[in-house]
Amino acid sequence: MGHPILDLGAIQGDVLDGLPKNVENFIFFKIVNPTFFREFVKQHVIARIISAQKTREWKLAIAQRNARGHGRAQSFQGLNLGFTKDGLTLLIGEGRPKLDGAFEKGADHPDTTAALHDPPKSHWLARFVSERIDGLFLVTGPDRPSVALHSNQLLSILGASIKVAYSEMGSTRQGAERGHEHFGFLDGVSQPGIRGLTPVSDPRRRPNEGLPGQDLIWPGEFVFGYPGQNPEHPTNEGPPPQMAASWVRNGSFMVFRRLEQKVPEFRRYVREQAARLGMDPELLAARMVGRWKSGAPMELAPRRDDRALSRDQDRNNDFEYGDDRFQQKCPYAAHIRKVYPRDDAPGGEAQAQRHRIIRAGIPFGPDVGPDETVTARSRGLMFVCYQTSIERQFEYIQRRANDPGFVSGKQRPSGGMVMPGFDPIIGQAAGNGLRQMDEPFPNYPAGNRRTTLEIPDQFVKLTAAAYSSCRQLPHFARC
Ligand code: N7H
Repeated sequence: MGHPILDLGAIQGDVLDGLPKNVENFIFFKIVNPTFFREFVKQHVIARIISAQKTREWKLAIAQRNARGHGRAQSFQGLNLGFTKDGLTLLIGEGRPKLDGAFEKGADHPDTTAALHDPPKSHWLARFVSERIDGLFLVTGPDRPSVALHSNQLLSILGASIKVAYSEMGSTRQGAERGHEHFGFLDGVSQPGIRGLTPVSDPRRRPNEGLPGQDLIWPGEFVFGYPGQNPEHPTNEGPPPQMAASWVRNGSFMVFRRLEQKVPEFRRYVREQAARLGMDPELLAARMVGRWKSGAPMELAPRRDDRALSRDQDRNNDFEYGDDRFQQKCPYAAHIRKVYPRDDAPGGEAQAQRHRIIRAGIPFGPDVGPDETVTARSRGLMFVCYQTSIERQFEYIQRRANDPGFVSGKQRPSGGMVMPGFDPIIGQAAGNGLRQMDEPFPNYPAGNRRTTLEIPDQFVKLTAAAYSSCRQLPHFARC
């Protein structure tokens, strides 16, 4: 089984490794003058777009500097570009080939919002929905001033050929919370390994894993033009995803979701429910997510947090769920178990690996102030993920999070079937209805107390969304 060779110079940098980003500006725009836009992009913008190759080099330099523990901070300025279905039609023409069904429908289509139980577009941020959106720039860098400067330079190059519809900056949290999202959990712990790209740490004993537990996925799941996963086998090569046109090669679909998080409300809810159930609020929060705030997984640390484990890359993903009978260690509905059930997916691991995404989001908004007991300022996650099928990957995962019956077929120790409930973090009930989650109280190692969490509020709320196509670099010249 040979390893695919990825054309990293042609793939945009955010797709596989994520552009280095302390700060990221999301600039959504409408093309006002397609002729000028094409010309400005060809002459001045393409050369500034950062490839996956360049991103790798930067990340290596950053890692080396961190390993030395000193040295000058690298100055990195990232730029990537994506187009929505409307942008592609404007640039290529009405007769252009049609891509992924979900992409062509769009994130704001009533069928999409209904299928995902999203709030309808009329409830999204007014400034996001007021304009047609043709594309977006991702501008990343080490701090706000440099990202603002870089964004302004870009916009002045493009002049009146575009109109900014909406822009907002995300930024990583600071100090002890660096790397943690707003509820307080360490993010970016688990990503799929990519065959042909991710180094294999133990080739002799674990040839199909990058770091231990990080299963290698065929790159066609994330970038067009390469073999994808085999639906029958978790490690064998499968067919490459269909390409509607040759310019799709080396491109990827980006899903963007601006997810507001009600942090004081989430914290209060967890405190109150933990008191009701007679358990530690940190343990309850960990059972809702499947990891402790530190990042340590419930499967390996079911009773108490383990900080050494949390940041140990050789161990913090090295687990499966299949042996966890009766959800004793990690509830079936816990966020990370719903969105990636590992060996416990229906259809087995081969099927689990057909629904993977590469996440590349960043928090936005300020930290909660000491007196903020009810959300007073907008904050949350600019969720971004990449894949070659929005329907089979992102949308499938979101629908599963919304499905209280997933994972099905589980039994109680005393017999009787389990209704696992909603993913308590991102699961959405139709019509914003009540959500439930089974087994918030741990039954580890052998208890038989039955408990349910009733979750009347949505602590994560969608306020904007878009699907874009991030095309390969040389092809911009022909857009
Ligand atoms: Fe999730 N959280 O803080 O609770 N997520 N997520 N996510 N998420 C993960 O492994 C979170 C969202 C995935 O491989 C962790 O990096 C929050 C959406 C996937 O084992 C934490 C929001 C979707 C994984 C969070 C949010 C996903 C994952 C553990 C929204 C897709 C990898 C740290 C505000 C539809 C699972 C880590 C694996 C992990 C949180 C959104 C998917 C802590 C707060 C919309 C695939």
